[in-house]
Amino acid sequence: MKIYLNGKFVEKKDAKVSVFDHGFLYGDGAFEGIRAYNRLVFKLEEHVERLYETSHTLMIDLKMTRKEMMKAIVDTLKANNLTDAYIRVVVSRGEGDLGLDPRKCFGNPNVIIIADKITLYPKELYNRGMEIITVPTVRNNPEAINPQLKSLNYLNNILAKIEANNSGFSEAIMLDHQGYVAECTGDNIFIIKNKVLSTPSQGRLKGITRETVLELAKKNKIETKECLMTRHEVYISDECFLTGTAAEIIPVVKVDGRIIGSGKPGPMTTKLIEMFHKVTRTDGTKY
Ligand code: PXG
Repeated sequence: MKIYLNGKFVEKKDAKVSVFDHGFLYGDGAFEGIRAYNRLVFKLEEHVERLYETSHTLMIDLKMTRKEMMKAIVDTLKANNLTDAYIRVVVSRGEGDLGLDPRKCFGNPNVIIIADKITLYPKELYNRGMEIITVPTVRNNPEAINPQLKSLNYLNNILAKIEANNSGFSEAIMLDHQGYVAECTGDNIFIIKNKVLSTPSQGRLKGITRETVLELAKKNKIETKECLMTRHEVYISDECFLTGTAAEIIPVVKVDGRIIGSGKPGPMTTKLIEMFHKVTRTDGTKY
């Protein structure tokens, strides 16, 4: 496996950064999870744009252009000869001293790109649908750490994941600081009620899969809504599903013990999954 590390390709065993890296010491950095299907990188520009937006707010100067970043990602895929892949881009503020002051870092961010084979949830789960719960840990208040930042500080989500796991579930709904449904620990959430597709408007990451699903729905004349969403609305929905680069689109059939719709993946979810599969295998940056 060849890993991109600050402009060079190194073997996995040599892909190392300093223990003084502020990404390691403080979670001071940003990341992206990207997928390639059939030698096409899906929504490459959008992922790179989000990485630069997070870095901008964190005031980390990546010292490479968006174009150079896109080329580095594509080169990593080529170097590993992968047709289908999951790509992890990690950037950190780089080395500094033991204080948290970013001014005391040396101004050399670490840029790492790892491309690996895809691991998905079992196919069975896509056919049957998932059962999820709401957990006590709320999503970060946007005035503290904005959930729109895809930063290396993922403790908010990890604490929620632990709560889900402790109760025997693998995914969980997180509420926002006001008690509205925000998203799951690594996925956005959608519901369908009376043929209208809705997804939370605040307190969540602006997921690229989420944006793709909204686009696909609009193109197919499905009414869409971005709104404040309560758990009650989730419980009484006809269909529910989660979206994310890793999970793609996964149906949800039970939330907090309440059966959603028929208790099986619904027709609109199935249709959107089909459309998503098609677009990911035909659209993208060729390499
Ligand atoms: N919300 C959160 C909090 C995320 O981390 C999404 C939504 C979906 O966004 P995209 O752009 O991927 O549609 C994410 C991203 C994993 C894993 O291992 C998943 C994400 C990030 C890191 C790891 O499952 N999802």
